[in-house]
Amino acid sequence: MIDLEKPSLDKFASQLDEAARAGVAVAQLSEIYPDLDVTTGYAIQKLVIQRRVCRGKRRVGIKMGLTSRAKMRQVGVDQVIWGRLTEDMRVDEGSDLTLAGRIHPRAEPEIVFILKKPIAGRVSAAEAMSAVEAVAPGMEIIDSRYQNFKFNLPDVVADNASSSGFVVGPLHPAGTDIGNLGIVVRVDGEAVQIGSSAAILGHPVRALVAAARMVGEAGESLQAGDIVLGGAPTEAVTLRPGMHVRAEVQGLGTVAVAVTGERP
Ligand code: OOG
Ligand code: MG
Repeated sequence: MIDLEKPSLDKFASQLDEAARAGVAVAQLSEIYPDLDVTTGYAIQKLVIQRRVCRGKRRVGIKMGLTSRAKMRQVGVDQVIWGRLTEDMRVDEGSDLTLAGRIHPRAEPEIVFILKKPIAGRVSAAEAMSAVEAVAPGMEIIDSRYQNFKFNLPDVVADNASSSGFVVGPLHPAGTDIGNLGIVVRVDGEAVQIGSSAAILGHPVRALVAAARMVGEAGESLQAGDIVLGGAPTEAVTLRPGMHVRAEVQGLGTVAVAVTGERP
């Protein structure tokens, strides 16, 4: 980790926290501080989330990001990352999704794991699956706090992996095969993204294995009841008011939202 004093980390964390609360983009931290590295990015992310937790928001799980080629290409960062989810980020399946307070939100399909046991550190795919209570189709709302949705790896890590909201669809038993499911994202009925769950590190369970490892490296663990998003297999879609967005996952069902609010 680079040698940044705690007050500087706090300053960066407060900038990102304020940007998210006000819905106003800020400059990339790496522009202000070119030496920013990934470890420092995670330290800043932790402080951003601590601020939220201090305001009474409860941690409910984590999200994996950039686990597919499509996503890596779209944002120009080619490393798997993770971020934290809090309860206030949850959007109910089938409900309205307001763009109010967001900057330049996008939606993407997700495979969701719900855990029944804690896991952390190096685990096999079988061990990871044995901790799973249920799997579900999902959707993530991402929204970079950086201008023009542009960032490098440490920037996006500090910004809690661009997370803004998540939707969890119908739950299925842990034994459900999720290895190669067709995925379609529709906007107003028209297919705009098509992919497969196999695009998530070859099999979405690998995202859960990576989650346990990366969270373990941060000295934390995945907990019973946690929600884990595996990362999108397709590019994300830019949201506009009035859109109806639906993610269909073969065999798991669909997740839909109706987008409302002012144009951000
Ligand atoms: C980073 C977050 C990536 C995913 O599913 O790959 C992510 C971004 O795209 O801004 O959530
Ligand atoms: Mg995602």
